[in-house]
Amino acid sequence: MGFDKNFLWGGATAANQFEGGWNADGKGPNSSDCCTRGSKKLPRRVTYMTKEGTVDSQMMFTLNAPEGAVFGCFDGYDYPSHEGIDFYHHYKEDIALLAEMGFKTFRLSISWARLYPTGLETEPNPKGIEFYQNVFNELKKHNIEPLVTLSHYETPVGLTNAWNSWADRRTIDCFMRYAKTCFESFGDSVKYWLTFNEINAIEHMPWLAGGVASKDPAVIACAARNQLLASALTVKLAHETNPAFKVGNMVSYAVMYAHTCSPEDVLKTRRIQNNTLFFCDVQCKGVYPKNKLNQYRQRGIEFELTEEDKKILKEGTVDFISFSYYMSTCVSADPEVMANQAGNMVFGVKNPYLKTSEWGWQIDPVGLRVSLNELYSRYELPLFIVENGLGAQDTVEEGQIHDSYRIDYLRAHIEQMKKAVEEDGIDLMGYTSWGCIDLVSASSGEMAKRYGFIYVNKHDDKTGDNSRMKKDSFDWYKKVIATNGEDLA
Ligand code: BGP
Repeated sequence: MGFDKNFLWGGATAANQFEGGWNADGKGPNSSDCCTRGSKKLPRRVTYMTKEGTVDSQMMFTLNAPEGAVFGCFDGYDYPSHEGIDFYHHYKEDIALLAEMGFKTFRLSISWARLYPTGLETEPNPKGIEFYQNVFNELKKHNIEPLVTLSHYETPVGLTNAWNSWADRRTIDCFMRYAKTCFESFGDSVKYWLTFNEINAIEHMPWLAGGVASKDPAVIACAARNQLLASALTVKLAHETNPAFKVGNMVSYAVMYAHTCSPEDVLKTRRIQNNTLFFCDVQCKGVYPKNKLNQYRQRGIEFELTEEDKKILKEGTVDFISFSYYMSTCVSADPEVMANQAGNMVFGVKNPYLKTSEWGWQIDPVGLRVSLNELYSRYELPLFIVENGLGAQDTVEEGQIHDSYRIDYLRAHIEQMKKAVEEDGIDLMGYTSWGCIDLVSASSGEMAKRYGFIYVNKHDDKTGDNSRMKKDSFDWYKKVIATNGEDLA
């Protein structure tokens, strides 16, 4: 009973949200570097130069760039990824703190533009390789197993400016060059790899998930196919490079409940859920599901899937499924209900049984158990929860941070995860809570939305000395890991 003795406890991060050093040692700008800081009320924006030569911006979630726009970073804008929390210069101190908590694993991503500044180079930047080698050596020193995401919400902006990034098949070759470099350079230190973070996000957040500057459904369908092909080729290359490598996909998974038991609500919920899982279907089963192809046809989306593409997808299925889980949502077939009650970032109707976080995300620990059951019965592959956590404002009181709300959130989710393993027989490899050290929020670009066990003295007005401080949750999580999830008190 209980968690396996090799259960991978740890925490998760992403390069663009915490490294800083955005142009250090030859790194090029990526899609996240062009996103401004937002807030609860103010959406993030993406900046570019129009073909007439004026600097302009659009909202990140709805970006549909004018023809000829050249993306970049400009004076007068505040871009939170540029400084992050400066892990670039603090990695030794940060990894020592993670080790003190007893981390078995640490999820981090490699910044593609640190290795290939525009994405178009044929040789990698040695300084970029050196940085990650140092980080992996440090992790090895502390016996922490790295879990590496190859693409986490950042694409070299050079690829967007060249041919709209993932919308063009040529990006696959650039990505494969980068993946090969990672496997060859870091293969001695890294065994667990993830291809694309929340790959299913490309459908509703094409800029964040792929540096794609368009909302055209046909363009997005191509970008999704190209990422799926790159993912499959990466899995194949990983296994050829080292048969001991384990490669997972990564999907965002918000459980969806029917708003009422009306059959129409249930049908709509299932259809949306199927669409969310379409990426997972391709990455686990190696084929495009017929319902997705049918959806493209019905919407008049021209879509090419060659025999060679089908072969690639078939040959590159993943070893395990990893996913993020923060919340659940409700779906109604009635457009008026959907429109009036949209409750949080993903979308959906407010659930009267659930409380929400300060940022409006519905807190649903049982939903985590639901998601584990749904994914496991659909695919029967080992699962890995690689993101889960509470974004909240923390206050420092006399040098301490009493984040009991965060402990409550995590405890409730870990309890459900335990039940899923013990009572439902789910094969679960590990758990890495999101933002184990405070970092920049992906959706809002804020520092104020904190997830960490470790507080970072860095604020949205750019004040703070980047010093690190343990929160109450630090010792709590340390105990959870030390007892392999037995003591959650
Ligand atoms: C996931 C992303 C992460 C992370 C997290 C929390 O969707 O993979 O990068 O940021 O959400 O979201 P936020 O930072 O918007 O609170």
